Amino acid sequence: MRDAVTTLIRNYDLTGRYLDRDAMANLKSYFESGTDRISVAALINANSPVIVKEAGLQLFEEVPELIRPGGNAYTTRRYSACLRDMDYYLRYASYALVAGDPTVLDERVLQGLRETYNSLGVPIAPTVRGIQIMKEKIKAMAADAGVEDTSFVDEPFDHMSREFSEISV
Ligand SMILES: CCC1=C(C)/C(=C/C2=NC(=C\c3[nH]c(/C=C4\NC(=O)[C@H](C)[C@H]4CC)c(C)c3CCC(=O)O)/C(CCC(=O)O)=C2C)NC1=O
Repeated sequence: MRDAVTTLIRNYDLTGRYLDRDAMANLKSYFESGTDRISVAALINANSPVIVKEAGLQLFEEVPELIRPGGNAYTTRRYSACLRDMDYYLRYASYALVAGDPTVLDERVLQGLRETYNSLGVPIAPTVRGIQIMKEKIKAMAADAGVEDTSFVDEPFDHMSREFSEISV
């Protein structure tokens, strides 16, 4: 697992360079967003059950065939497996938000997931939609809580969505 600072230092060390203006700008933006990153992580921590539940309800409203007979989230067991997966995405997104770096998602969440999802017939497109619904909810909550620029919230959710879309064959 890495964070914004260790990733940057690693890249400069690999090529034996001092930290230049680009590096400074990068670090400055990471540290300036630090308080907001922590506020959003705290928001997620305090509201995770509600975020997951409401995002799930919205997803099943948008894609109702998921919870009809033959749908992948049909039956109580699979319904809760789906919400549990959404909870995983949310929790790891909160780690990546604080770290300012997505490696934790690659290492702990996305690795090997395609094989699992493909073998169980879990559809990718609605999974990505579920991730995006959570992102939208959190950005709205953060804006309500006074976070002015919520664009950094996109990073981990869009990273997972992108990786998912790339691996969906
Ligand atoms: C922390 C890293 C991590 C992840 C990400 C993870 C995902 C994960 N999701 C699974 C299943 C599942 N995932 C879903 C999810 C969904 N079905 C849908 O229709 C929706 C689109 C979607 C919810 C948004 C479902 C329904 C299952 C159960 C499938 C089955 O057993 O038939 C499984 C198979 C084993 C199990 O059921 O526990 C894994 C490993 N496990 C992990 O340890």
